[in-house]
Amino acid sequence: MRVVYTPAHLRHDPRTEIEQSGWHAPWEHIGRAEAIRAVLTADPTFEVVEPTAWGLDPVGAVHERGLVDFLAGAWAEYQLVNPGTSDVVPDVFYRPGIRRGMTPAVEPASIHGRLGWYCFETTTPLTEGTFEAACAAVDTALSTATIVLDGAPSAYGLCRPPGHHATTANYGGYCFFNNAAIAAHHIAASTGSKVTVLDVDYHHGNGTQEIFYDRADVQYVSLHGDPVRAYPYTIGYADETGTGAGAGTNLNLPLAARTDDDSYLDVLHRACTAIQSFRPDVLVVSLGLDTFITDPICDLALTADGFARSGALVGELGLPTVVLQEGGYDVAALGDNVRQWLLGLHRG
Ligand code: SP5
Ligand code: ZN
Repeated sequence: MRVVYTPAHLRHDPRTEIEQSGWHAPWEHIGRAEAIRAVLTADPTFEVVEPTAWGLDPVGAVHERGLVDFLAGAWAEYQLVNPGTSDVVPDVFYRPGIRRGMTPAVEPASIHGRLGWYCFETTTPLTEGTFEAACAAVDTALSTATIVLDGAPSAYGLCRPPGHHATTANYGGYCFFNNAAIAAHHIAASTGSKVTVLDVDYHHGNGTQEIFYDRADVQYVSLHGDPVRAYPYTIGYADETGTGAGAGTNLNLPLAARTDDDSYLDVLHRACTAIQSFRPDVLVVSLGLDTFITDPICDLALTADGFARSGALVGELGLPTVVLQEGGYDVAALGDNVRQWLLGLHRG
């Protein structure tokens, strides 16, 4: 199985994460992708290849131009007013309620105002090379999709930074551009086929859901920690099923804390049944391994065996499958967990 990887991810190198009223080393860091690369490189089942460059057109097909332009220039622009800042984070967020009963806000002119216009939370710093890394993660996703469109049964893109929290117009949740959504849209638009995005990251992929919520050609199916207790809190509930032409094409399967392998596989089986009913031509998997039992920021209880069984169950769908990396923060186990999931898929 081909693995698409580029060292360009190293350019997104945050030092800090502001979360739960505290300040700590980032959970999402360069060591994650390097740990995965090391494990997959050591297994002859996998062949590591570099992505090709796709430019910004596929990004602009999914994201608002304003977000793309902002991310391209924000770090440098911030240096002009606050020189020497490494991690750039908003301190004022735009909330519609602040102008209740008035004309809606327009994008502010100030870099400080624009940060809180495009970013929705505090844990996703912009660093000097963040834009280049985010573009390279998109290149990775599109190059992985191309390997599958060219006939491989499956391929894996080691995307970093991850993508599934990034919406049409906003970034956050360690994500800047929505790699999986850009790949899914590219596949659907360039081939006229139907695509399912199956999101198994612990966190609900709010961005992917939002991007495809009204679309009939892309189904979104997600298993995740119930937003009653888990990030992103305001989205990811079971009653969110799609709208307009996309009515019935969104399936959220929220999970209880400490869900184990057997219970998880039951729910994944339900997800696979819904995918079969949709009859997609291609499957894109948002692969987060933060459902792992010792993940430091999540509360499910999957084991490496659960990942192998999950991959195998998805493989039994028999669909061309583009697997793209999202979260997973137990770095000591992350590489082997990815490997187990992919080996399961390969067998399934
Ligand atoms: C791609 C991805 O997995 N993004 C996840 C973003 C979640 N960020 C907020 C996590 C809050 C977790 N707080 C954990 C406290 C642990 N004691
Ligand atoms: Zn996650």
